[in-house]
Amino acid sequence: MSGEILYSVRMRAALGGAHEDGGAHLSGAERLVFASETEAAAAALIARALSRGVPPDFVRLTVERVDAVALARVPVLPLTTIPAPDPTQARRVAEGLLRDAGVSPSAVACAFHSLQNGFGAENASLRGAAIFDLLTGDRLDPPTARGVRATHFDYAPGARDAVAARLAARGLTHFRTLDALAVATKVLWSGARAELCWSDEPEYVAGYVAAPACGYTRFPYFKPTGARGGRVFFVDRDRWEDVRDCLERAPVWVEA
Ligand code: PML
Repeated sequence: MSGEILYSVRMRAALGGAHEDGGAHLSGAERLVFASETEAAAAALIARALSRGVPPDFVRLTVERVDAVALARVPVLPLTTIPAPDPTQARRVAEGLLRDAGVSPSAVACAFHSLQNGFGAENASLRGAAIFDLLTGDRLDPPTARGVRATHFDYAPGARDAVAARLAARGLTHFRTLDALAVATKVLWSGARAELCWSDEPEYVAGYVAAPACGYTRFPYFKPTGARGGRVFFVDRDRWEDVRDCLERAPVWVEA
């Protein structure tokens, strides 16, 4: 990639003011593109912020040059669907996958509790993910509503359309699935041992477990009625800061 100029283009939108001023998160997305595609990527992300059915009060667009020499190309995780008919049965399978990945039963229970009720004593919804010690279930990143975000990644040129077509052939056409598959790919590449996620979007009930041995294992009916949502990254305690730095800084293109 030497000689090429790459930009990370990131958008986040909120209702009622900026996120840092207490606004409610509405939408967020990112592209990692060649300089010549930056303007189109920015326009597409603003269009996405404006297309959520409710006009945002706040949209922040960040355009940041990234080190193209450091760019890693990482194959997209394989996706498996587990057709568990309800959240209780899906959770049973998910718990087994997380334990196979080295996550202790108590850490698994802490993560499900947080996705069900919100994080910490205030039952907060996070803008990013929480990093949990995979043995104790302690939250390792500062207990703020910000959480940790996987950033500086995107599908490689052509890979977004190729993966979208593959998912569509399996009936998976929602942008959330395509986006979450790229997130999980970066999360595991960054050194997390597993991820647990279901959406905080009230009507969206699918979720997944990601881990090296099971790839991206998707549950169409994962979120219990009324549950909050979010993401938990399970890590080895002594590596959590390295994993966070990689999640937040290392540029990655996800290959089809
Ligand atoms: C989110 O809203 O970001 C979480 C999306 C979970 C996607 C689950 C899927 O459709 O595979």
